[in-house]
Amino acid sequence: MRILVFGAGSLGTLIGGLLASVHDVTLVARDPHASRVAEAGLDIVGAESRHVSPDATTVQTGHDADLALVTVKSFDTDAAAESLAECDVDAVLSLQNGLTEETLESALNVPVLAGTATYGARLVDPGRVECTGIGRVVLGALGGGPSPLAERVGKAFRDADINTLVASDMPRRRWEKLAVNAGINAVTALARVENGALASDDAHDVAHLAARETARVARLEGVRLPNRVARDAIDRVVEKTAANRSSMLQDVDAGKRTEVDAINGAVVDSATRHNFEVPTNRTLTALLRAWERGEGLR
Ligand code: KPL
Repeated sequence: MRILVFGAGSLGTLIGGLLASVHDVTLVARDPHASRVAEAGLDIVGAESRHVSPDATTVQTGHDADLALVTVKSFDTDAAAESLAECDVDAVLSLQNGLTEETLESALNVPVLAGTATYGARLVDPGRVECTGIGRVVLGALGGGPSPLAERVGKAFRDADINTLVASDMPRRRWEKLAVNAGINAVTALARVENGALASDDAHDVAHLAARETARVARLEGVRLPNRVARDAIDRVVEKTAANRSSMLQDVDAGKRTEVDAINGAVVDSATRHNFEVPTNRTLTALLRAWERGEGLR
């Protein structure tokens, strides 16, 4: 399969690198990473280790591929969709945080699959990515139900030894992941604590409230996600990733713009459309946006 990885940061580089063992992969990345991979190949180290030689480029348009794997930060989704409209791709799979697939779907005239990935990845140096944990990719039709395309993409991932599940209930899984991210990311970023701190801290209650609001909004959107399932998902992820610094905390630490708009902000936007109040998500969104403004990031 010819696969274009659009936005090859840490996760995109890891998944693209694993796929490159058996598929024809092009990484669209920033320099110096893109040039380094193009010249000397990619070293994958850590839980998975191998040397692979995908194509790599900073050029974003004019590509031809069976599948575009989108791994850009959520706030770059519009720009990615514009560039992908200038490519010839047959299908798109998003492995991003937040509800970004609809943006890709409305901008592109090809099927868009939804996906989640729990592989841990860290870009150590240009041309070198560390797999910090073998997780799982779950993918399927955006609207749920069976999908021959998702089955084909799932097989392509499994052929590359990527732990992959093809699921027919992506709407619920996407909202459950949104509830987890809404609860954990903003709270850990604002409190500057590792995920595990939410097991015992007062911040735990704030994370649960954000997740419960998200579950309620999911139901208003027609997706069956009981409050208890969202809260249990938070507790499970906090326990399993206790030592992790969430992606939003890493962004704040690095002085970078966060994905709050696509996570807590998306919950607020959806709740507003349904005339429903989500005070916890609204507060978390406002605080993160205030921090970003203070840093000159928005
Ligand atoms: O996805 C995550 C993130 O940090 O973005 C969680 C699940 C919260 C793990 O850190």
